[in-house]
Amino acid sequence: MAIAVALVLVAVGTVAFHFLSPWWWTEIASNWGYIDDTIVITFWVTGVVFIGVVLFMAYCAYRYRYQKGRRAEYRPENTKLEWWLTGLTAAGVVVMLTPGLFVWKQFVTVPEGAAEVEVLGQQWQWSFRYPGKDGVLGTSDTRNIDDDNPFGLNRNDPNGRDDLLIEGDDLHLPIDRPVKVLLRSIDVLHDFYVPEFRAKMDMVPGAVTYFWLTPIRTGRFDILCFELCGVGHYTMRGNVVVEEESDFQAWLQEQTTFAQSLAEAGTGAGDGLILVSREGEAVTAESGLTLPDSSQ
Ligand SMILES: [Cu+2]
Repeated sequence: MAIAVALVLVAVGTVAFHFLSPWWWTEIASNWGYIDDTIVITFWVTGVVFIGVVLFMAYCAYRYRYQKGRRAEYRPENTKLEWWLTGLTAAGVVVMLTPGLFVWKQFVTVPEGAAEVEVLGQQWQWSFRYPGKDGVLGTSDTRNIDDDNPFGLNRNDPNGRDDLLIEGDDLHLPIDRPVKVLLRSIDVLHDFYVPEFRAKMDMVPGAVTYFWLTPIRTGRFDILCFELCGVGHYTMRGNVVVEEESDFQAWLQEQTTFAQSLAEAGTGAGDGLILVSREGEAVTAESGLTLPDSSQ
């Protein structure tokens, strides 16, 4: 009897905790409300099953409790019951998984015209790269990485010269514009996660993974690494600032291009590498100092 009461209390207490708990999702800041919806569906299905199983156990513990002289009944097969249980389990799995397939389709279908931004993960910090005014990220390779070129950009790729490099600062995104986030790691597995965006993705050395989102709320949010990536994993934090388009553009104008950072390091044209502009002309370190034209 005591066991049966304890089981009923477990079921009731769990449901009460679920609805009264102060620990719930942070307010969403992206278009991925669908991801919340699929989790809520999973909560409902697993919740109904959990309550059903626990209450059934309570019933059995009470109904078939020990009584002197009572004998156990041996019933090895019940085909009808097994069909019912198989059918209900299959239905529960279908209800849980089907919405996820639709959400996944959207998740991997990047809208046309989405802006691109690259996130670079390394033990144990985040860096970011924007494509600059040509709208194209230059090619990169971890073999190019050195003190003057921490992103490993290809110095001979004209598309990379105007790329804006953000180190030791926040990631900025404009509100209401779809953005494709390209993810690169230069050492071990990391995972770029902003809880308010819901979406997250592993970063795999040697590959470029991605996801996309549309920020729907301005604010400053934490970036977490969601993959245990070494002893400093817990310090791998950053911030993303979602702001109005005009604030974003103003911030963008203040950032340093790859060409500028090379020129400042004195390695722009002086080490035998020739920088080539889009038109195919050699570019000097001087012209690399020109700021991107904000009127374009
Ligand atoms: Cu990490």
